[in-house]
Amino acid sequence: MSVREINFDGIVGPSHNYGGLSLGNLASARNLGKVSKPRAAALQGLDKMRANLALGLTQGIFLPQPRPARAWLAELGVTPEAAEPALLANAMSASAMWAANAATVSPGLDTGDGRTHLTIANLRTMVHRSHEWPATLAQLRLAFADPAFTVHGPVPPTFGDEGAANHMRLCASHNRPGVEVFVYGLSGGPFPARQHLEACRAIARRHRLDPDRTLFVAQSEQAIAAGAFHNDVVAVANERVLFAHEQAFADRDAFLAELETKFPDLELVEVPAADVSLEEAIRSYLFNAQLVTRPDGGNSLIVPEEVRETPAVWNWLERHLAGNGAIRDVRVVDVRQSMANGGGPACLRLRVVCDPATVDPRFLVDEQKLDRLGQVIARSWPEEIAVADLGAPALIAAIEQARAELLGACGLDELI
Ligand code: SUG
Repeated sequence: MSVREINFDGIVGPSHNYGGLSLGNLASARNLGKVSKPRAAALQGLDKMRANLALGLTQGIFLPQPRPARAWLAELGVTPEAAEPALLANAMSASAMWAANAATVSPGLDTGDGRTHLTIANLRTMVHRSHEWPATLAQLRLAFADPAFTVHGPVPPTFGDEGAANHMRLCASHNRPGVEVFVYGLSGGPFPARQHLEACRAIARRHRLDPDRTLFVAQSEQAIAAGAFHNDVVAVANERVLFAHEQAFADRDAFLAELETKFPDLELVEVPAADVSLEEAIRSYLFNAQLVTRPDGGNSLIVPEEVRETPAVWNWLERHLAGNGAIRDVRVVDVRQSMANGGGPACLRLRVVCDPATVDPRFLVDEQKLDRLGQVIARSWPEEIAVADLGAPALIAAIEQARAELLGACGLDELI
């Protein structure tokens, strides 16, 4: 058995658009009404996966969800044709691309029964994301049907849960037991705190985590108010390393003291506010990076282009690299279409530590499969979408047809 980390990236769906639907997500608000490029967006995502394969990593995918979300509209007693524009926009978002919000994952190394547990996120805070979970559940039940996994439905929606974006795992190496950190919000000033403590506690209980190796920590109100609507906008962990902004957590000192007690090997890489402000960190998405371990044992930080374009952030990274800090290698990727909706490299992927042989192979990719998927996308994804056109019958038909073709190419017609 070879347990390793697999990154499952959400393929950007053919309805990708800038509807400005996410309160507290500054990029989403800033780009409201901009014309989107779904084809370019999905191809950027494939290129990011190719770069990860080139690093020697194992790569998985999740498929776009049905859009418009006809089942959800039907529950509301309306069809896409009859829905008012605001409601239709909430049924057309391609937001399931941000796979970090699909579920919270506890590897079998950490759980009481040795199974890998996944809890689907209810995403109840944002209307356009609140209806993602049934299609996510259907997909994860297929991908992780092996008895090595237990896939749980969502936590009851009175408690907000946004999945792995608010969860970090520290461990000596991915194939060793870890300490799991759940990050919740109490208040976000003008913005909603999307992750609730009670949801975190419920997930830890369901996943049968050991309380001695589990932490619950509050996100700072200042960070949420500055646009860190998920913890992964201001912090990321990989193996021994925690890479975080100084103002990410409500009570930094108490959190680090507890973490060091539970995980004495911690290597903290903290970015002081004096070097990089919260505003610069959030605009560039420095922390929404994939921090990964390569097969040679070294790590790489995969950052969006916007990091290189933000001088204070890029200078900090260059100094860190020159000083032989814990992060030794930086890779820059172009995911601008996703970034304009507040989704960086880390948002686009769900990390699952497991033996790849236990995963349904239809959800794993190599270069050749990415080429095949790229051909489908290049031929059938809309080139552009203007929000005002979301209700156009020809566009809706093209979006549904494009998704069906991709499912066919993956042998996943049963998800239709
Ligand atoms: O939930 N954006 C997503 C971005 C999610 C990023 N994920 C992580 N940080 N892990 C969100 O706010 C914008 C969609 C729109 O406006 O149409 C959106 O949903």
